[in-house]
Amino acid sequence: MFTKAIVRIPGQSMVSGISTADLGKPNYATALLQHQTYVQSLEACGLEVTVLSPKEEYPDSTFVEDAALLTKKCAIITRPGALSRRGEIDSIRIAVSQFYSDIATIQEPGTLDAGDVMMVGDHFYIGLSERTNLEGANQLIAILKKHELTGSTVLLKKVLHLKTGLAYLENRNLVISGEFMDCSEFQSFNRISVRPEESYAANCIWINGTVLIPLGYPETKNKIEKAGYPTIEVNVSEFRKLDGGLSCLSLRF
Ligand code: CIR
Repeated sequence: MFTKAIVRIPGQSMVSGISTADLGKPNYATALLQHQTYVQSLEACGLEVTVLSPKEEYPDSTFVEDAALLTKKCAIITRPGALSRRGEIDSIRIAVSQFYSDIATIQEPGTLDAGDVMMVGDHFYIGLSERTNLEGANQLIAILKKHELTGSTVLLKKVLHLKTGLAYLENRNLVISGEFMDCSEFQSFNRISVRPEESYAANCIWINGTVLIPLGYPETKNKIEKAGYPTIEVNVSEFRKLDGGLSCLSLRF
């Protein structure tokens, strides 16, 4: 169960955030409203949400998930793969230190975005991506090991982050899409497959039994509900324009 979350309100500079989506620039006013609704949805799932103020100097800093990995035993501050995002960790470290005393940090030359890390019980799958290198993944595995947790790597081919295309819903239920469908690592899960037309919906989040899913993906929503989960649809269209989704917008712990 999760009890808390950390989010950051986007700054106006978000319109210059990194993007490959080709969906145009986000509308800032709409993004602010969507972010408020997102926070309300986290609260509706029982989380106490710490809301950090915008950081204009970091256009992508609303995607707090990438800057830290919060486990039940320790916190790990990452070293984001994108240069423009590297400085995001300073304020995340301050926020995280209110809740964790055991905080490790990924060191140069390692890079790691925690959007590339998927927790499955005591095991952590780590995507090797444009943002996360082998050195960063190995450092994370060594940190996890000290806490009797394990990690293993998955090579990404197309998507930005591991959790762009996968979401673990507990009880061995895994939402899976695209390049991950054929991965041997994920064959043994109860798979809820997402068709390419709805691939954005693969980035959904389990929170205490409920699944938050982006608005507008009815087939995936039905499949998740058939698997036994109530869902809450959240419109994150403005964050999608920056390659971001539901998981990226919070740290849940
Ligand atoms: C970036 O490219 O870093 C941001 N525009 C989007 C980050 C999305 N984060 C995530 O998937 N965990």
